[in-house]
Amino acid sequence: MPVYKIALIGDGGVGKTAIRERFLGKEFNAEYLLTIGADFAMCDDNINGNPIRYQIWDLAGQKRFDGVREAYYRGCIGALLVYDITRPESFYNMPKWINELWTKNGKGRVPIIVVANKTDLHGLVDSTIPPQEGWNFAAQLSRLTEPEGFSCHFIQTSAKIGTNITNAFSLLGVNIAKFMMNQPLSPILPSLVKI
Ligand code: G3D
Ligand code: MG
Repeated sequence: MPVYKIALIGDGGVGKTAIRERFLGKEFNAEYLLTIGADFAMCDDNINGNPIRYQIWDLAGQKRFDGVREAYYRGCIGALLVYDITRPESFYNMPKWINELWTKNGKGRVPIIVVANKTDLHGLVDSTIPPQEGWNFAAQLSRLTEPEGFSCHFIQTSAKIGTNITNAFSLLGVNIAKFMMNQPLSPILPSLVKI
């Protein structure tokens, strides 16, 4: 069964861990990798009826991250890039996260889903990033990834109430499959990352 390493990226506090917990169930215990400062968890799913296994990586302590980026991104074949609609800086920091991911894996060569999280707070707080900005950002990214055979989608989620969490992972899975099918000579075979 193919194993897809997926990274949750985005500023601290945007809801990455909450998204992972929602997707896997709170009782699901992730393993903590002390050397990297990341949690990782495995789960099985299917894409278009084909069984696959996700290895989902999540930063445990944002501060520790600087020295361990490389291991976090190595072998990563897809990412959920999360921002918090109530914290504009988390939206404006997204290019930084993408640059790091693509620097390690090739520009435009990692499927990304842009995730606007905490949509349950829409209308309850003063400053929120309008969804249109998220759409526009994903459209800009797609211009860079379309030569690789896939688009970058935008999705609005709430990890708190569970909106669209499964859909975010499904969308990512579909784009990973498209990306892999677009590698004619040697399809990238994602492998478990050696630490
Ligand atoms: P991180 O892993 O990206 O650092 P967390 O973020 O998953 O730890 O979430 C940070 C805080 O945001 C948590 O609150 C969490 O409950 C909250 N949160 C995550 N997703 C949502 C969401 O969709 N809606 C709302 N309203 N809150 C959310 P605490 O208070 O535990 O720090
Ligand atoms: Mg976290």
